[in-house]
Amino acid sequence: MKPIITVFERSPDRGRGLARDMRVRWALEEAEQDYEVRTVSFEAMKQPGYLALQPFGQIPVYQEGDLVLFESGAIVLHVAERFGGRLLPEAPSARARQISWLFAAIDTVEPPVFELDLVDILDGCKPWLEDRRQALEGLASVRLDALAAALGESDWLDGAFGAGDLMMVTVLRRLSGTALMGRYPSLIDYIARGEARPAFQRAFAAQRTLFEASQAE
Ligand SMILES: N[C@@H](CCC(=O)N[C@@H](CS)C(=O)NCC(=O)O)C(=O)O
Repeated sequence: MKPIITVFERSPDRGRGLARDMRVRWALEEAEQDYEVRTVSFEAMKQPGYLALQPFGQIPVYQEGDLVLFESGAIVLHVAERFGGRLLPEAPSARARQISWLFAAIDTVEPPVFELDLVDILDGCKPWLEDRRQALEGLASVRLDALAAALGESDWLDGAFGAGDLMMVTVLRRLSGTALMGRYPSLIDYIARGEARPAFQRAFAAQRTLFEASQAE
């Protein structure tokens, strides 16, 4: 049975592949698992029928037969465990370390990166915008310094590419092209290695095609 994932009917990221369905699409592509997409509007996401699937009224939801999952991290982990492939190594310790990096991406790196990315939109008119942006840049750079040090000269965070890298690259992409990311050439290269993967390219193209179709309507 093909999994079904929910995605924005009209993604506010303008087709840049920053919405959290992208990481699930990418994981499914890495696992070479076909999937279907169900588009949802902002309005529909807040209706009881959808809230029964995703209590916070967000995308993505993942459905596989009777199994319904929310939270992109849990979904990527499930995809990695369910469909095997390249996302999690067999060796227990390496597998556990890869999962650590997946959590690090979501729990340690994503919060300041996400807030920094959105500060101009959410707080654009506030008198304290500049102070807030600087504070968030400081918090994000503490995380990026540590991440760049952990990556060192390696291609991936722990041996071969895995679920932790997939998640980390999707998080870092939010800062692509910013002056802050410009200070981290090794992380720019790391993002580029992730984006060059054929599975990423397929996932990106799929969400882009959907976004362009939504604009044509
Ligand atoms: N922690 C959740 C966050 C999901 C999330 O924030 N989804 C966004 C799109 S990337 C969304 O649906 N936003 C609309 C809303 O919150 O109303 C996950 O990783 O799945």
